[in-house]
Amino acid sequence: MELTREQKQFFETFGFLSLPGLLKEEVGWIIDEFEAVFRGRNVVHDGSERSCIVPFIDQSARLSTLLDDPRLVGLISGILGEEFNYLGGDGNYYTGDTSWHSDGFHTVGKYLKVALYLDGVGRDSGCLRVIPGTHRLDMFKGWEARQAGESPERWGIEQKDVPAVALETRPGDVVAFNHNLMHASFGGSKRRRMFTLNSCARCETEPELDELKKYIANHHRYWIDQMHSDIMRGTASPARMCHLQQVIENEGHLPALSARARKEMSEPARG
Ligand SMILES: O=C(O)CCC(=O)C(=O)O
Repeated sequence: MELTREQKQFFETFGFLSLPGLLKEEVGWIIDEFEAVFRGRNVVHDGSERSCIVPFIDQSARLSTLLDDPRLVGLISGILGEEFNYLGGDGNYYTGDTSWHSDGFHTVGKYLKVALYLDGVGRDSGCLRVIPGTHRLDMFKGWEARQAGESPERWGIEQKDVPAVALETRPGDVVAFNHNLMHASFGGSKRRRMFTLNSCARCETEPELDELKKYIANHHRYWIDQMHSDIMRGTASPARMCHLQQVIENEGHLPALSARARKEMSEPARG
Protein backbone atom coordinates (compact mmCIF):
# COMPACT_ATOMS: atom_id res chain seq x y z
CA MET A 1 0.00 0.00 0.00
CA GLU A 2 1.16 3.51 -0.72
CA LEU A 3 -0.11 6.65 0.94
CA THR A 4 -1.49 9.25 -1.41
CA ARG A 5 0.09 12.67 -1.67
CA GLU A 6 -2.98 14.07 0.08
CA GLN A 7 -2.68 11.63 3.00
CA LYS A 8 0.97 12.58 3.43
CA GLN A 9 0.11 16.27 3.36
CA PHE A 10 -2.72 15.72 5.84
CA PHE A 11 -0.28 14.02 8.19
CA GLU A 12 2.27 16.82 7.90
CA THR A 13 -0.37 19.49 8.54
CA PHE A 14 -2.41 17.88 11.31
CA GLY A 15 0.00 15.27 12.74
CA PHE A 16 -2.17 12.17 12.45
CA LEU A 17 -3.86 9.84 10.01
CA SER A 18 -6.72 7.33 10.34
CA LEU A 19 -6.85 4.26 8.16
CA PRO A 20 -10.24 2.58 8.71
CA GLY A 21 -10.27 -1.16 8.05
CA LEU A 22 -6.58 -1.31 7.07
CA LEU A 23 -6.07 -4.64 8.90
CA LYS A 24 -9.64 -5.82 9.21
CA GLU A 25 -8.98 -9.24 7.66
CA GLU A 26 -6.13 -9.81 10.09
CA VAL A 27 -7.72 -8.66 13.31
CA GLY A 28 -8.95 -12.11 14.41
CA TRP A 29 -5.50 -13.63 14.68
CA ILE A 30 -4.03 -10.36 15.94
CA ILE A 31 -6.41 -10.42 18.94
CA ASP A 32 -5.64 -14.11 19.58
CA GLU A 33 -1.91 -13.37 19.59
CA PHE A 34 -2.40 -10.27 21.75
CA GLU A 35 -4.17 -12.35 24.39
CA ALA A 36 -1.61 -15.14 24.12
CA VAL A 37 1.28 -12.74 24.76
CA PHE A 38 -0.29 -11.44 27.96
CA ARG A 39 -1.12 -14.99 29.08
CA GLY A 40 2.40 -16.15 28.29
CA ARG A 41 3.86 -13.38 30.44
CA ASN A 42 1.48 -14.26 33.29
CA VAL A 43 0.04 -10.76 33.33
CA VAL A 44 -3.23 -10.72 35.20
CA HIS A 45 -4.93 -7.43 34.45
CA ASP A 46 -7.23 -6.57 37.36
CA GLY A 47 -8.25 -3.16 36.01
CA SER A 48 -6.73 -1.21 38.90
CA GLU A 49 -3.90 0.15 36.72
CA ARG A 50 -2.55 -0.11 33.21
CA SER A 51 -0.81 -3.35 32.23
CA CYS A 52 1.92 -2.89 29.65
CA ILE A 53 4.46 -5.07 27.82
CA VAL A 54 7.41 -3.53 25.91
CA PRO A 55 8.39 -4.32 23.21
CA PHE A 56 5.11 -5.89 22.27
CA ILE A 57 4.71 -7.34 18.78
CA ASP A 58 8.22 -8.67 19.32
CA GLN A 59 6.89 -11.22 21.85
CA SER A 60 5.30 -13.31 19.09
CA ALA A 61 6.77 -14.49 15.80
CA ARG A 62 3.41 -13.96 14.11
CA LEU A 63 2.84 -10.47 15.50
CA SER A 64 6.41 -9.64 14.45
CA THR A 65 5.33 -10.20 10.84
CA LEU A 66 3.25 -7.02 11.13
CA LEU A 67 6.56 -5.32 10.44
CA ASP A 68 6.60 -7.09 7.06
CA ASP A 69 2.98 -6.33 6.21
CA PRO A 70 2.90 -4.21 3.03
CA ARG A 71 0.02 -2.15 4.42
CA LEU A 72 1.83 -1.16 7.61
CA VAL A 73 5.18 -0.84 5.85
CA GLY A 74 3.48 1.34 3.22
CA LEU A 75 1.95 3.54 5.91
CA ILE A 76 5.16 3.97 7.89
CA SER A 77 7.38 4.38 4.80
CA GLY A 78 4.99 6.93 3.38
CA ILE A 79 5.58 9.14 6.41
CA LEU A 80 9.15 8.32 7.45
CA GLY A 81 10.79 7.03 4.28
CA GLU A 82 11.56 3.48 3.17
CA GLU A 83 14.53 2.99 5.49
CA PHE A 84 12.61 3.80 8.66
CA ASN A 85 13.82 2.44 12.01
CA TYR A 86 11.49 0.21 14.03
CA LEU A 87 11.71 1.16 17.73
CA GLY A 88 9.49 -1.40 19.43
CA GLY A 89 6.18 -0.41 20.96
CA ASP A 90 3.84 -1.30 23.78
CA GLY A 91 0.97 -3.71 24.26
CA ASN A 92 -1.61 -2.53 26.77
CA TYR A 93 -4.65 -3.16 28.79
CA TYR A 94 -5.47 0.45 29.53
CA THR A 95 -7.54 1.41 32.52
CA GLY A 96 -9.67 4.55 32.38
CA ASP A 97 -8.59 7.97 31.16
CA THR A 98 -5.25 9.04 29.73
CA SER A 99 -4.45 12.72 30.32
CA TRP A 100 -3.25 15.07 27.61
CA HIS A 101 0.40 14.57 26.73
CA SER A 102 2.73 14.06 23.81
CA ASP A 103 5.22 11.21 23.54
CA GLY A 104 8.15 13.54 24.13
CA PHE A 105 8.92 16.48 21.90
CA HIS A 106 11.50 15.79 19.24
CA THR A 107 13.04 18.88 17.70
CA VAL A 108 15.25 16.75 15.47
CA GLY A 109 14.24 13.57 13.68
CA LYS A 110 10.74 12.38 12.95
CA TYR A 111 8.99 9.90 15.25
CA LEU A 112 5.77 8.06 14.50
CA LYS A 113 3.39 5.90 16.52
CA VAL A 114 1.03 3.45 14.84
CA ALA A 115 -1.77 2.25 17.13
CA LEU A 116 -4.32 -0.54 16.89
CA TYR A 117 -7.25 -0.55 19.32
CA LEU A 118 -8.65 -4.06 19.57
CA ASP A 119 -12.08 -3.13 20.90
CA GLY A 120 -14.56 -0.70 19.39
CA VAL A 121 -13.84 2.68 21.00
CA GLY A 122 -15.76 5.94 20.63
CA ARG A 123 -15.35 9.54 21.68
CA ASP A 124 -16.50 8.89 25.25
CA SER A 125 -15.49 5.24 25.49
CA GLY A 126 -11.73 5.46 25.23
CA CYS A 127 -10.78 6.28 21.65
CA LEU A 128 -7.69 8.32 20.96
CA ARG A 129 -8.28 12.07 20.89
CA VAL A 130 -5.78 14.39 19.27
CA ILE A 131 -5.30 18.15 19.04
CA PRO A 132 -4.45 18.65 15.37
CA GLY A 133 -1.33 20.66 14.63
CA THR A 134 0.23 20.45 18.10
CA HIS A 135 3.12 18.43 16.65
CA ARG A 136 4.32 21.41 14.66
CA LEU A 137 7.70 22.77 15.71
CA ASP A 138 6.75 26.17 14.33
CA MET A 139 3.66 26.28 16.57
CA PHE A 140 5.41 25.00 19.70
CA LYS A 141 6.74 28.21 21.18
CA GLY A 142 3.52 30.15 20.97
CA TRP A 143 0.62 27.72 21.19
CA GLU A 144 -0.82 26.99 24.63
CA ALA A 145 -2.77 24.02 23.25
CA ARG A 146 0.31 22.02 24.22
CA GLN A 147 -0.62 22.74 27.85
CA ALA A 148 -3.98 20.96 27.50
CA GLY A 149 -3.13 18.93 30.63
CA GLU A 150 -3.67 22.16 32.60
CA SER A 151 -7.10 22.85 31.06
CA PRO A 152 -8.95 23.45 34.39
CA GLU A 153 -6.45 26.08 35.52
CA ARG A 154 -5.94 27.64 32.09
CA TRP A 155 -9.36 27.50 30.50
CA GLY A 156 -11.77 26.46 33.26
CA ILE A 157 -12.72 23.23 31.52
CA GLU A 158 -12.11 19.58 32.24
CA GLN A 159 -9.51 17.76 30.15
CA LYS A 160 -12.23 15.77 28.44
CA ASP A 161 -13.75 19.02 27.16
CA VAL A 162 -10.61 20.30 25.45
CA PRO A 163 -11.39 20.83 21.75
CA ALA A 164 -9.99 17.85 19.89
CA VAL A 165 -10.62 15.29 17.17
CA ALA A 166 -11.85 11.91 18.40
CA LEU A 167 -10.42 9.06 16.33
CA GLU A 168 -13.17 6.51 16.86
CA THR A 169 -12.10 3.05 15.75
CA ARG A 170 -13.27 -0.51 15.26
CA PRO A 171 -10.97 -3.51 15.48
CA GLY A 172 -8.87 -3.62 12.30
CA ASP A 173 -8.67 0.17 11.97
CA VAL A 174 -5.26 1.75 12.28
CA VAL A 175 -4.35 5.22 13.52
CA ALA A 176 -0.95 6.86 13.24
CA PHE A 177 0.39 10.02 14.81
CA ASN A 178 3.51 12.08 15.20
CA HIS A 179 5.05 11.57 18.67
CA ASN A 180 4.97 15.33 19.17
CA LEU A 181 1.18 15.46 18.83
CA MET A 182 -0.91 16.13 21.95
CA HIS A 183 -3.21 13.17 22.59
CA ALA A 184 -5.43 11.69 25.28
CA SER A 185 -8.34 9.33 25.86
CA PHE A 186 -11.46 9.58 28.03
CA GLY A 187 -14.24 7.33 29.25
CA GLY A 188 -12.62 4.01 28.33
CA SER A 189 -13.20 0.73 30.10
CA LYS A 190 -10.80 -0.84 32.56
CA ARG A 191 -9.77 -3.38 29.93
CA ARG A 192 -9.03 -1.34 26.85
CA ARG A 193 -6.80 -3.39 24.58
CA MET A 194 -4.39 -1.63 22.27
CA PHE A 195 -0.86 -1.94 20.99
CA THR A 196 1.55 0.29 19.15
CA LEU A 197 4.53 0.25 16.84
CA ASN A 198 7.00 3.10 17.19
CA SER A 199 9.31 4.14 14.39
CA CYS A 200 11.54 7.00 13.34
CA ALA A 201 13.10 8.13 10.12
CA ARG A 202 16.57 6.72 9.46
CA CYS A 203 19.10 9.04 11.12
CA GLU A 204 21.46 10.79 8.74
CA THR A 205 23.12 13.38 11.01
CA GLU A 206 24.85 13.36 14.41
CA PRO A 207 22.02 15.29 16.12
CA GLU A 208 19.52 12.75 14.76
CA LEU A 209 21.64 9.89 16.06
CA ASP A 210 21.96 11.59 19.45
CA GLU A 211 18.16 11.92 19.57
CA LEU A 212 17.78 8.23 18.72
CA LYS A 213 20.23 7.26 21.49
CA LYS A 214 18.29 9.43 23.93
CA TYR A 215 15.04 7.76 22.88
CA ILE A 216 16.62 4.33 23.36
CA ALA A 217 18.08 5.32 26.76
CA ASN A 218 14.60 6.26 27.93
CA HIS A 219 13.60 2.61 27.60
CA HIS A 220 15.69 1.68 30.65
CA ARG A 221 12.46 2.10 32.61
CA TYR A 222 11.13 -1.08 31.02
CA TRP A 223 14.19 -3.04 32.23
CA ILE A 224 15.06 -4.15 28.70
CA ASP A 225 18.57 -4.66 27.36
CA GLN A 226 17.67 -4.30 23.69
CA MET A 227 14.93 -2.50 21.84
CA HIS A 228 13.78 -5.55 19.86
CA SER A 229 13.28 -9.11 21.05
CA ASP A 230 15.40 -12.02 19.87
CA ILE A 231 12.25 -13.34 18.19
CA MET A 232 11.89 -10.17 16.13
CA ARG A 233 15.56 -10.28 15.13
CA GLY A 234 15.85 -14.04 14.76
CA THR A 235 12.91 -14.26 12.35
CA ALA A 236 13.80 -11.14 10.34
CA SER A 237 14.09 -11.24 6.58
CA PRO A 238 16.69 -8.93 5.00
CA ALA A 239 13.85 -6.48 4.31
CA ARG A 240 12.79 -6.42 7.96
CA MET A 241 16.41 -6.25 9.11
CA CYS A 242 16.74 -2.95 7.28
CA HIS A 243 14.32 -1.50 9.87
CA LEU A 244 16.23 -2.97 12.83
CA GLN A 245 19.89 -2.39 11.96
CA GLN A 246 20.47 1.24 12.92
CA VAL A 247 18.79 0.66 16.28
CA ILE A 248 20.97 -2.40 16.94
CA GLU A 249 24.04 -0.28 16.20
CA ASN A 250 23.00 2.42 18.66
CA GLU A 251 21.64 0.65 21.73
CA GLY A 252 24.94 -0.33 23.43
CA HIS A 253 24.27 2.04 26.34
CA LEU A 254 20.89 0.48 27.25
CA PRO A 255 21.91 -2.61 29.31
CA ALA A 256 23.83 -0.59 31.93
CA LEU A 257 20.98 1.88 32.29
CA SER A 258 18.46 -0.93 32.64
CA ALA A 259 20.64 -2.68 35.23
CA ARG A 260 20.51 0.50 37.31
CA ALA A 261 16.75 0.77 36.82
CA ARG A 262 16.30 -2.80 38.09
CA LYS A 263 18.01 -1.74 41.33
CA GLU A 264 16.12 1.50 41.70
CA MET A 265 12.57 0.63 40.61
CA SER A 266 10.22 -1.86 42.21
CA GLU A 267 8.81 -2.99 38.83
CA PRO A 268 9.21 -2.05 35.16
CA ALA A 269 7.31 1.07 34.12
CA ARG A 270 3.69 0.71 32.99
CA GLY A 271 3.96 3.25 30.24
O1 LIG B 1 -5.41 5.06 24.49
C1 LIG B 1 -4.92 5.74 25.38
O2 LIG B 1 -5.38 5.74 26.53
C2 LIG B 1 -3.75 6.64 25.14
C3 LIG B 1 -2.74 6.15 24.18
C4 LIG B 1 -1.45 6.90 24.30
O3 LIG B 1 -1.35 7.85 25.02
C5 LIG B 1 -0.30 6.47 23.55
O4 LIG B 1 -0.30 5.42 22.92
O5 LIG B 1 0.71 7.22 23.58
